[in-house]
Amino acid sequence: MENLDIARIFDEIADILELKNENPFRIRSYRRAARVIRDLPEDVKSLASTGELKTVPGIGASLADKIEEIIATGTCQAYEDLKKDPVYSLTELLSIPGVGPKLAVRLNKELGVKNVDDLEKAAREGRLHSLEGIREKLEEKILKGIEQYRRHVGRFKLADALTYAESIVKVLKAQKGVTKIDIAGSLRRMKETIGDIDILVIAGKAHSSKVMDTFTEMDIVADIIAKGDTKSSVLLKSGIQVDLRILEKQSYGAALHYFTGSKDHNVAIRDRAKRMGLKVSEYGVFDSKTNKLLAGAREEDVFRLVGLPFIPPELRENSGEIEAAEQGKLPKLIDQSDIRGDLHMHTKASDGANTIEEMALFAKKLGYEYIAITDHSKAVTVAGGLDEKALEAHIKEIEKANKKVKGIEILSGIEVDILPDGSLDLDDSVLAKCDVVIGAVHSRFNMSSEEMTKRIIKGISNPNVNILAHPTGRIINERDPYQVDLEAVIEAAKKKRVALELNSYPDRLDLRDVHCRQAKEAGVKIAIGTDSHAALQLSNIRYGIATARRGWLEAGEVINTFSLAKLKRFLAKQG
Ligand code: DGT
Ligand code: CA
Ligand code: CA
Repeated sequence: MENLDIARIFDEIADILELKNENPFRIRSYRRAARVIRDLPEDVKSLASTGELKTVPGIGASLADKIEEIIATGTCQAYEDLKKDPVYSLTELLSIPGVGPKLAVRLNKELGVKNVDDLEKAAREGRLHSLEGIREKLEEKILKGIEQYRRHVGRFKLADALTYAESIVKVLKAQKGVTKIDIAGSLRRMKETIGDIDILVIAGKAHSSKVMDTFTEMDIVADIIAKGDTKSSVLLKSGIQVDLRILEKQSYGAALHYFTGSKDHNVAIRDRAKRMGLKVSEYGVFDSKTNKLLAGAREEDVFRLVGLPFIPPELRENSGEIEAAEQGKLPKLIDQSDIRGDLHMHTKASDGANTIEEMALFAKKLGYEYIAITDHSKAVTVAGGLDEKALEAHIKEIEKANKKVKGIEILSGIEVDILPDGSLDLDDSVLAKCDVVIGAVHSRFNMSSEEMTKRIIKGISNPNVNILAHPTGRIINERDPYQVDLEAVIEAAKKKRVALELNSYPDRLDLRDVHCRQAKEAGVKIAIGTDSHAALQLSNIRYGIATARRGWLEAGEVINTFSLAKLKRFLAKQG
C-alpha cells in the first residue's frame, strides 16, 4: 500500500460521511489525515513499523489503527461498511465544482441523479434550476465543471504517478535476472500529468515469467489488464494503468527512446533518419537499403546515428529540441545540484505545520545555503495571515532563528496578497523590512483578463515586490488558470525586476513548462519555490526542477541557484 492509497481511502470515507451528513468534526479529521498522508514524503509503512504513526500531526490513535489495518489487509472495516451505504454511489458527483454533499443528496432525491451523466443531462435540460434555491448561474457553473472533469479524468498528477512508478521500480529491481530498469513515457519526460506509467526492463529469458508474476501480484494492483512474456499491463487501485515491457539487451536503447516519446518527437526523429538513409524503430537503427542493424543497445546510439547529441527526455516534445541539438544549442538544463535555497515556505505563524527553526534545519539537510520564510498576509484569513504588527514580530523571530541556526541564512519574507484593486495587503513600511516579498493572488479569481492583468501588474510594480507567486493560479485537474495576459505580466516583471515563481507544489506547477520558456525568452528570471506548509514538503522542489527543465531553463535563469550575495543584489533590484 502506498501513502496515496491510504489517503484515497480516508478521502472517500470523508466523502461518504459528508453525504450522510455526519459529524463535521469526524469528517474534518479524515480529510486532514488524508492530506497529511498525501503530502508525507516518507513511507507510511515504515512509520507504522517503528510505531511513529501517532506522532504525525493530524493522526491520532484511532486513525493510526485504521492505517495499520489498511497496510495489513488493503482496506479497513469502517470503509467497507460505509461503502454499503446507498449514498456511496453519489461520491463521483462531489468531483464536480459547485456540487457539495447537500446538493448531491438533493439532486438524487428530487431528480433521481445518480452519476455525472445524469447530472449533465438534468443541467442541459434546465431541470436543475427548476429546483428551489438553485439559480441558472449554478447550473452553468456545474456544466462547466463537468466539462473540466471530463477533460481531466484519466490523467494523474506527476507527483502521484512518480510515487507509484518509483515504488514499482524498487520492487522489480530487486528481482532476480533484472539487470536494467527505466521509467519511460510521459513520466520520464516529467509531464505535469500522466496518462499511464511505462516501465522497461532487461531480464534474462529464464527470469521473465517470474518478473511478470511479481509485477501482476503487487498489493497495489487492482486488476490485470493483460499478461504476457514480454508485455503486461495492470490497473492499480488508485486507477493508474502501468505497462511493463521486458526487452532484449541489444534493442533496449532503441526501445527506451521509442517508448519515452513523445510521439511527435519520435516522428521527427524517424523522418530525419529516413532522409539520412536510416530506419529507426523500437528495435534499433537500421540501414534502409540493406536492413542491417547498426545499433540499438544504448539510447545515445540512436541520437548519434542521426547525427545529434543526446537530448534530455524533458525536451522531447518536438518543440525545437531537434533543431537546437543540430546547431549545438541545447540548453544546459538546471538540475537539483544547482539549487542553493528555497524562497517560498510557511510556518506555524500562518498555516504551516512547523517552526522557523524546523524549516531551516530540514533545509540544511537538503544542503541549502539559504531559505526565505514567507507566511501569508492578513487577507488570507483562513490561513491565519499576518497583519503589520504580527509581521514585525515575525521578522524579529526570523532574525532570532537566523542567529541560532548555524550554517544556513534565514531570510525574512512574506507572501503578501495582491488585493483586487492591485494594492498590497500590507503597508509598504513593513514590507520594506522584509528581505523577500512575494506577491500573490488568492481571491476574486473570476475577474476579466483585463482587470486581472491590471491588478497583477499594479501589484508587482510595488518596488518592494521581488517574486510573483503561482502566476496563473491554476490547480492541476481542479481549477483552470485565471484569465490573464501573461505576456503583459512577463513584460512588466522584466521592467520591474521581479522574478516569476515556478511553484513546485505538486498540485500547482505554476508557471507551467511552456510559460517558463516564454519567460526565459523574455529574459525574466524564475524562482523555483516549494510553497511548503511542512518541512518535509521542501523535497517537492524536484517537481519544480522537472518542470523548469521542460521549460528549457538553465541554472543562471533561476534566482535560487544564485550565491547569497548575488541573490541579495537581485532582491535589492541591483542584479
Ligand atoms: P501518456 O501516457 O498519455 O501520459 O503519454 P505517453 O507519452 O507516455 O504515451 P503512451 O503511454 O501512449 O506511449 C508511450 C510512448 O510510446 C510515447 O511517448 C511514444 C511511444 N508511442 C506510443 N504510440 C506511438 C505511435 O503510435 N507512434 C510513435 N511514433 N510512438 C508511439
Ligand atoms: Ca504513458
Ligand atoms: Ca503506455
